[in-house]
Amino acid sequence: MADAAPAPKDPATIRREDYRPPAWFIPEVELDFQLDLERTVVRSKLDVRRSKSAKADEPLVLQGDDISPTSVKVDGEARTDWTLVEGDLVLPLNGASHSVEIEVELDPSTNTQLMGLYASNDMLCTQCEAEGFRRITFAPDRPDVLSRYQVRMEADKAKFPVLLCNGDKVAEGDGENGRHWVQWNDPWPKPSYLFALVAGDLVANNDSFTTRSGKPVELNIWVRDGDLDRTGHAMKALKDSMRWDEETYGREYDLGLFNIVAVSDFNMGAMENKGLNIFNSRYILADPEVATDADFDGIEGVVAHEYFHNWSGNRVTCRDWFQLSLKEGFTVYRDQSFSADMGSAALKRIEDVRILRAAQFPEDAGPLAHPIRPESYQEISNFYTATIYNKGAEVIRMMNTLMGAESFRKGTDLYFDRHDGEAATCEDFVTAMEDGGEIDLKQFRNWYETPGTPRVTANLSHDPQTGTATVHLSQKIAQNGEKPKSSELVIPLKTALLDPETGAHQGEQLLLLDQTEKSFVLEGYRDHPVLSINRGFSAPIILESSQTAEQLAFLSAHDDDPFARFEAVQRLMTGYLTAKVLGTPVDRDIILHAVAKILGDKEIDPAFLAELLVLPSEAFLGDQMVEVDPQAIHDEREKLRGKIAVQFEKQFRKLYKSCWPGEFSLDAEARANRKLRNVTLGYLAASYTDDAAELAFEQYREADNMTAMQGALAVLSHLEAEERTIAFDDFYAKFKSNPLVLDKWFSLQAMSLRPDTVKRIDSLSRHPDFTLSNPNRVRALYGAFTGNQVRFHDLSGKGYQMIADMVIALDKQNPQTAARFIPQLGRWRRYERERSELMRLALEKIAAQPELSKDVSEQVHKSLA
Ligand code: B3K
Ligand code: ZN
Repeated sequence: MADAAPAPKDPATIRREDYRPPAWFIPEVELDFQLDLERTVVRSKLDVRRSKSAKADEPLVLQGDDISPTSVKVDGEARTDWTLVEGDLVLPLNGASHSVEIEVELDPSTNTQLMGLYASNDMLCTQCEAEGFRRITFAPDRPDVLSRYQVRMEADKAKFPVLLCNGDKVAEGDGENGRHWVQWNDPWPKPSYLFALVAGDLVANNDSFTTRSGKPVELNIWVRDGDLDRTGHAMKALKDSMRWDEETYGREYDLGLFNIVAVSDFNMGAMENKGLNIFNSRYILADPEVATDADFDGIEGVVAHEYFHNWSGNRVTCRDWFQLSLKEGFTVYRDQSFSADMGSAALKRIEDVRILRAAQFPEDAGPLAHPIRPESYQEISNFYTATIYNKGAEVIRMMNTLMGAESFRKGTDLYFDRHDGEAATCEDFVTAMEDGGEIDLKQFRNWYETPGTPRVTANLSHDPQTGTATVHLSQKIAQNGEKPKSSELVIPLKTALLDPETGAHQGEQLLLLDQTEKSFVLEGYRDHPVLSINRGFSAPIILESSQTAEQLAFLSAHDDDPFARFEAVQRLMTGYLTAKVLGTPVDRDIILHAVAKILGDKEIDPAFLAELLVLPSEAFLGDQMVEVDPQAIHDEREKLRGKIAVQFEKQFRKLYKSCWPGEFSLDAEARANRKLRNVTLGYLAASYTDDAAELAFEQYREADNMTAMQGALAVLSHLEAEERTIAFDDFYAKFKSNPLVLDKWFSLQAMSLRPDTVKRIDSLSRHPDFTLSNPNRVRALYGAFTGNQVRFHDLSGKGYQMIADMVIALDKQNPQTAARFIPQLGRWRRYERERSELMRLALEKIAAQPELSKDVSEQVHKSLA
């Protein structure tokens, strides 16, 4: 029989293998913006050059999305022989180089997608990554076309006194009719996705930084009047990041000006546009009264992340969007290392792993799993995922572990030098690391193309005769519910064998699991040691070891690696809780003893103690089960929490009193006390004591900072007590004019464990302060709700319906944000039968809508496939 013809390619799917270099380059771009909220005129002048490898009659194709030209000229002559093909402008051109001028008119006030040029309150701003520039004007909107930009902005001076763009301001002046203009020049060639402008009535926190080679840089954080005194933390983070990147990676800033602008309506966290970072205001504005300690950390991390992109992303950019992890994985790794250096490395690692497990592991186990360098996509916005970002960062971290810090730095130096000013690939990065760091990463490359989280089995055997201990390791990967297959990734596992009496060890070893199965024989162990493996979470894997509860309890008391100690407690509790859910007999006393030991350990600092006392989340517990029953998980977890709370009530009460943080400070000790105070308050509330509401209410009333207030409200939110109503009403009255705090008011209610939460969400969605137009508000209410396992998965199915209806409505205005909610429903196959069916029906309801966006359609159809 003849071979079947290959299946026709789905035209909606873009494939990595189809990459072709651009046919035209645009070395110079001139843009002229006549700006206004409802009518903006954009005139562009592109200096287009045919690539030597392109055909002589290859037309010029400039991407466009939802725009049409009001005029097209080539070399000064008007042209009408252009066509629009699926939004793109196709212009027949002969010859090697031309000057192409195009005029487009936009109405930013109607741009609800928040991609391209849009209005937020009364200001104008842009978001171009990944494909937003094509909503502003026609251009080769792909990251491997780099151009130098000269931009003239003109607007009404009273409405838009501040006009910002990339690069340096080179001229400014007043025009007629109350208008003014500014001319910007960015000397660094950049792809269109890094273009940005802002026009508005803004004020700046102005500061400066001198680079290590002595160049002065003006720094500005632009905000709305009234927010200026909330920008200090972001400014400090910016200066710390600039210094850190010089010291740690040898990277200096390369312009005389660095502007940051805070915007209230933003689809994600922030954007690294060259010299003009645009931020979601929640990652800029903070003072103790309105921001929690976690918010302060978030600001530090995101400011650093965007700043670090100036090298890992801007100076060296991506050849195509399949290479997204080249800049994102590397930059997340850089911001994680920065935050670890600024605070506690141990706590930061625990947090990084928590995020990875909460967001990335489920993605890797579900229908939307993809490798860190995907092979295909329909809508690139859907690929700004925890896999690209966080697993990508883990892959870079593993390179560091394998190479050692010195070689790693030699590798990154070579990478930056070799590819400066270029659009590079993940392969270029790995090759530079190999060449610079003198290491063979041939097999390590498998991480770039393998989806799924590897499962590593680790067992320890001991021979008392020879005093040898053998670590037996094997690896396999399960993808989307399939049976696990063996794999051959290079998995670096930091390991120590602990003395069973004292917990001491002879030093940490790096075991490299680079085959499907491998054993390591270690000498010098008279007694059977206790295995401590994947210390520091050296590899992003799921560990399947046959350790007993006794051994885990031992590690939870003795392991000297903070992450491993934290992990031992988590595994101990997870083992107990999953067994209880399945109805398997299991010993609870061992857990209570472990908690007693932890509470009695005088060496543990309060912040780490707080981490150790937090039970594994309901979502994480569900991820460990073949079939998830959120109610059963919730019930068992609450029972254990209650038991721990009752058993140790006295200690919790004492701790609660002793960790009064005193006057507000952001130093580590005060923060640790605040954290432990909130954790102990949670336990006191779970101990069925009568005064839980009173205690929480008192904390709320006395609080001089948002961490304490939010901690108190989080406890009250679950209770049926009048204190709850009073506190929430008071909080609303106090903060109703601050959108970021109002978001917390919505979130705290959406996370309530009370049975009436679904109803409450429904009424909050009609609250005058709720709007689908603001992504922060949408995430505050619905994002928090989908994280509320027991209530989102309410057996009535109402939670699913509510999300489906919201997605359908939001898709019409903001597809990117709407699509972010699909993965929560997309995990339907993992749930018990009844819920699974209801989740699937909710997805089908979305799928049946006419005119779904590409964003939502891709996610829904992949989830149902
Ligand atoms: N690079 C941007 C993300 C853009 C997302 C577009 N959908 C922010 C960041 O990762 O730094
Ligand atoms: Zn980034």
